[in-house]
Amino acid sequence: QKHQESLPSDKSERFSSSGFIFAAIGSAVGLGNMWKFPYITGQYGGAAFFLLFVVCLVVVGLPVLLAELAIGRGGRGSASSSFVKLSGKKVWGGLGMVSVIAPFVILSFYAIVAGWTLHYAVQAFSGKLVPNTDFTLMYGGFMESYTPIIWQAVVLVLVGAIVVKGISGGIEKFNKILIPGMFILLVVLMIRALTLPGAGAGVSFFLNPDFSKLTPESTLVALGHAFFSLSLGMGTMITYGSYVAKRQSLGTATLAIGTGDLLYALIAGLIIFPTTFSFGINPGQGPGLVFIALPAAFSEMPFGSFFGGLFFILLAIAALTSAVSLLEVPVKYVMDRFGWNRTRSVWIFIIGCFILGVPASLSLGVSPGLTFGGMAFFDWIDFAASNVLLPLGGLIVTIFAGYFYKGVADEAGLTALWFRVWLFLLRFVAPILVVFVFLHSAGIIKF
Ligand code: VAL
Repeated sequence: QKHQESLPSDKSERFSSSGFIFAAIGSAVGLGNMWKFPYITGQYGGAAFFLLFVVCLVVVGLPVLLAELAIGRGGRGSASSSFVKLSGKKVWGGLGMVSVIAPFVILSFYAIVAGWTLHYAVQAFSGKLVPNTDFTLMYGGFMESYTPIIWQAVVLVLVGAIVVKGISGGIEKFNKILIPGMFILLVVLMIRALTLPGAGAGVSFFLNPDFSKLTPESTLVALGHAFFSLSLGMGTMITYGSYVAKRQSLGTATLAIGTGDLLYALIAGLIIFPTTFSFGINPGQGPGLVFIALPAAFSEMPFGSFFGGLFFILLAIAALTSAVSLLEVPVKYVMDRFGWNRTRSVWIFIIGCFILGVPASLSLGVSPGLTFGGMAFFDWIDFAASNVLLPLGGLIVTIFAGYFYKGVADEAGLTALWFRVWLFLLRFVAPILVVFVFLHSAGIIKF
């Protein structure tokens, strides 16, 4: 009974138990799974990289995920105030701010790429994916226009409109409909991809590991991606955890979220690699894989406009369910800290993300002047968030949960043996690996 009282008194600011699982899977499954994962897998050697990703997910990702959920539910506050409530020390609130700033920065470029997916969905459904088109040129032309800004604004308004409705009436409702919907779309597209002539080569590229391809660098990329993909180090799981009832098992939730994230990545790979291989397209071409190579493949396929459209809708849904979780972090923070109401908090951050996002978007085409030190402004904010703030936020979580959070055993609710394993991973394995990722991705160590 005492536990229940610690839930926010406003019933609309809580998750139901299934609602929480859907929302957390929605947060995890995003552009990371469908856009980034396929192209880094393509670049770092296919199946061996995929295997490495699975290992990183299990050994480091899941323990940190459980730690974030426990901190959120134990502290019942934002990604900053939960730390203070659990430790009684203000300094942790300051450290927690890393996890409040990161999602804001991520959202400002995430919404841009999410906007591209909507644009490509419209292009596909309106029959623009025709054979013999130069899709590199098409992508370039799109970047050189102001159209991406419009789509970015559309995405941000949609995200704001969902989050403004609160936890149970907004985020939960939206995810409960879209996550199963997304699964159906994925399966339809997977069947289409796997039945293409020559699909087998793509499947074996993705699922037959060649261990000679593994390098220290690919290991760190895999680990960094496990963080990004599970939405760790960006305060979202702490924030979502703060809306969860005490009777819910966080261990089970962690397994469900991890399995969901992996399953969606697996199916995305089983769509993208068979499709590209079937049309003789090289999957190792980087970020353009989804926006250049795949449209080219869809254009050659019977009913390609339809399947291409479905694919981009799928991407847009994945992006939206993640974007709402990113926005909720700073929103919850100002609601907690300054007592702002939800409406005001939501729209202020939406405007903020737009202001930061516009130059980022323009830096990719219209305004080449927005390039500093050889890197576009877009890449700078991606770099700052993904390679600096995120590993730092993750490190703070592992150190806090591993060494400073006294009641962590109660909150995690694991059996004695699993608790020991978890604590070991959290205290020693995760922080050391995260430090390596940080040093590597910040360019401080090189292999
Ligand atoms: N986890 C999501 C993704 O993989 C976001 C929130 C970074 O795209």
